[in-house]
Amino acid sequence: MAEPKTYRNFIDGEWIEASARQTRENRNPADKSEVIGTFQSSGQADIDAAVEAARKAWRRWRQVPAPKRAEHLFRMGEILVRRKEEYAREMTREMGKPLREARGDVQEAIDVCYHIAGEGRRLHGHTTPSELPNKSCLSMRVPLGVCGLITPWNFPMAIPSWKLIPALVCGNSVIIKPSSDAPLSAYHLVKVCQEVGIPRGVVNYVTGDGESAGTPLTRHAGVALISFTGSSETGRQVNLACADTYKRAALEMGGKNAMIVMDDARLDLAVEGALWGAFATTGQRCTATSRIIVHKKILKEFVDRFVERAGSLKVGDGLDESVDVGPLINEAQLKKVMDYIQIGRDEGADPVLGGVRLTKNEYGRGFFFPPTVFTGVTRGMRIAREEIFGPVVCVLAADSLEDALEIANDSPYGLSSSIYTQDVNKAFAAMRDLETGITYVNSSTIGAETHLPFGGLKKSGNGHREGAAHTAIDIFSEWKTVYVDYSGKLQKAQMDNN
Ligand code: UN1
Repeated sequence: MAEPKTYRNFIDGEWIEASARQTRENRNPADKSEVIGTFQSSGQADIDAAVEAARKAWRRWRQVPAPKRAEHLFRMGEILVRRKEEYAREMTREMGKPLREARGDVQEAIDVCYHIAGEGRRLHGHTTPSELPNKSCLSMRVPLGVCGLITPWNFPMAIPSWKLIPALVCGNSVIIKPSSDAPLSAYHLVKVCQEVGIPRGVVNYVTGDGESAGTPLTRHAGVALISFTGSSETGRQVNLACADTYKRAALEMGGKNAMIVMDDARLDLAVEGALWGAFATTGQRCTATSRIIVHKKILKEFVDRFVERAGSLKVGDGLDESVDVGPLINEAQLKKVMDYIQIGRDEGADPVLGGVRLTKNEYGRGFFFPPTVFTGVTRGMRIAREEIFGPVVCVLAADSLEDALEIANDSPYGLSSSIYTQDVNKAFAAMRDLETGITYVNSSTIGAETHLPFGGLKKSGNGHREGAAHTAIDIFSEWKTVYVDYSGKLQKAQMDNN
């Protein structure tokens, strides 16, 4: 096998080493012996250099007409279409998700490029009449400046694209700090930026861990906004750092997403949806289904069918097309999942499927954990309240729709939810009452499309929505209000004419 490649930071249009000359190996979670590449371990000095380059480049980039900025983004979409398979394979190797899901991840980036590039010819503002004669009032969007993008490993190309593409169309420059568990997919995205000719310094890429590379970015006075996706606890710390330095923070954080299955649901659909929601990406999605709230009349039948199907899912290396569930991302995540299994047992829940790490044969080479189903879970248990981020799902019983909604909403998180029912009245009540940013009817809690608002309430978000053009653009632009007085005299609002 060829020597693993060393990847560098991208600052001011140059691929350079971190100033401390330290690196870190990135390994395949399905086979720890396979090194994917060596990446820079960056720190304050690298962030300083990136911010300086990004600030300089921003002054020019903001003057490039938005339709011209957007042409780069259309071309990025075209390149990603051509490289989809190659980038998907590398993504599976770097973070483990099955190949068909990795293809979907690249596809999200393609969708975002095409959707948001169209904004180059919109970016609409408003005009409104003035209360005074011979005066015009308008408001328009202007860029913020340097945006710091801190992205996770579970959607290593999609999520960077959700942030990068709208930031660029609005005329910002960026510094991407990808998760140190999956920096390769973001590297590919940045290479494509370079290839389509986005001017030097507009897109910068700095790798390293959260503490040494992420924290200086969140604290840097030259950064206008941090857009972060990751855990609620890290998001809280990012928010504090942003408050200290008067910068904006757009946070997309954890979830404890509930699926309600009513007694009139089509059980075949609900079982399929639950399998997909709970075990896709090995449960490592912030939108993963981690609570299934089932009407007690169908509880036994649902659990029997669900457990039977979950037990037949194939766990393994995601490069094998027949695999349904890949490895967990790393040792720490594996340990966290195992700790929660113990917590669930101690709380009196019953792991009717899975619950034990897979170690035999090729499983010993990676971080494999089987689909795990807890029954007998009640809403106060920690396994029903805390985000596990693994292939572990809790089944809870409900007496009625009202009861199910109350259980679903009794959560510190509020990202995604779903209900399976054939009754339109119940569906609409749930759409109204589920306290989440996203609700699905007769579909799983995962599978958001990139052109709709994405984000959540409570510990899941801080009021921003990525995705949809208007909401993503709201994150990455400021409103500028302009008054033009052509009366030839001083006119006083609120005083003249009153
Ligand atoms: C995430 O869960 O971290 O909706 C992002 C979905 C994907 C994105 C998920 N399109 O499941």
